[in-house]
Amino acid sequence: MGESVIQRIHAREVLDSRGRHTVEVEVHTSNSAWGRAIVPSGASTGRHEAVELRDPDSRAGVRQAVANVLHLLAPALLGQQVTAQRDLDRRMLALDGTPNKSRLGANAILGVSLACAHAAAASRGQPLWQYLDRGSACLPLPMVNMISGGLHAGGNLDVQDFLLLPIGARSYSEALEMTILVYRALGRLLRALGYESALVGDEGGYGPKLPSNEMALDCLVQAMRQAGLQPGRDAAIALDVAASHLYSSQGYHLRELGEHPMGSEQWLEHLADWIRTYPILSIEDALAEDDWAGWRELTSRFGKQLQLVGDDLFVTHPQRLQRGIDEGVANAVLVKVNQIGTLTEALDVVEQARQAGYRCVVSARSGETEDPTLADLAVATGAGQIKIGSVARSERLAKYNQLLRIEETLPRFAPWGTN
Ligand code: 2PG
Ligand code: MG
Repeated sequence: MGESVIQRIHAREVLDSRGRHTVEVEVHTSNSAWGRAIVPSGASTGRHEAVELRDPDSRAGVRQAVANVLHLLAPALLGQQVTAQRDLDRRMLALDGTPNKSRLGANAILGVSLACAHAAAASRGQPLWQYLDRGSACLPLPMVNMISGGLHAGGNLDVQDFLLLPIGARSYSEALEMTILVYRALGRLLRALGYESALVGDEGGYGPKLPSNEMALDCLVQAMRQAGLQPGRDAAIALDVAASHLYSSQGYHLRELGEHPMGSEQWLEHLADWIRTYPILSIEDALAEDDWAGWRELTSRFGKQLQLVGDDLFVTHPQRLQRGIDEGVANAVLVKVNQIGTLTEALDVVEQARQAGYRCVVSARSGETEDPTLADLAVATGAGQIKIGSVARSERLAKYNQLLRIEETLPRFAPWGTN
């Protein structure tokens, strides 16, 4: 099949899992192939993320972003080779001309970037993961949301995500089966304790009004046992503290401390208690996005024993990641395509992390859709880990189920600790 060129680009507003407008883009090629992508959207966004263009009226839609695709980005890409991803992304960056994609919108640019990749894969008759694979493709270990707090649920927990790491799994589908057992056991446990477990947060994790973060940790450990798994051997805990959202110039505000915020050091002591008490193996955004000194301290204390993931800290941005690498901050990066705004830049960050020995966790946003692209991306890059929410709500399952389909062709899997 000959190379194909971009013939038509269409965009529209659709809705995401929170009922908010987002951008959908379709790219059609000269050999009758086409691809489609929908852009996700965060709630606990980092200050340094690329700009998501929202209309300034009360509807807060993305009409301007859609118009930018139709009237500015599309004319610049028509007639170009659809497989020339790097060049297509470079053209869009040049057209935007700002360091944070604030003129055309990262949502507009990313929609086109991902839809081009889908169309290119289709024009070659390949699934997306295979088209993007450079030789390291493998199924990721899922890091799965079990209890939601922070900005993602109406409960009263400071920590945003309490997640399960099925570290004993030897295949992706085994990891998923283990996860489902724990999720169900946790639901039963919360009900037995008198909490309404049917209420779930934005990412499908339970959103109970538990009295403390420790209670959430206790419940998760107990649910592992009730599911027949040994905590620390078969399964472990990952946290996303999303600490930027607990932080003010006075320090870290935990609800249990009322009016008395903690400094970084005191907060690290508190975390150290949790690490001693619970089988925690990974912590994301333990500290705020600009608390570099705190992060250095955190990494020198726990970097050997724990995976320390930068999300709001790195915002999938090469310069911020490089600063982290240079200063010995964190040892893993969360990769969210819409934090940076093009597929090429996101793939480059994965490569940069890999070269520096940092682990990668490909991640969805709290506002998601039926678009399964992230599953293909996690496989294609061989990132090793994926974080897409809980095993409930169809916008989450779109990705888990896509991974099950891919596993039929590519069973290769990255068990915990191998990358
Ligand atoms: C995060 C993400 C996903 P949001 O903080 O890691 O859990 O949340 O998309 O709201 O930034
Ligand atoms: Mg996060």
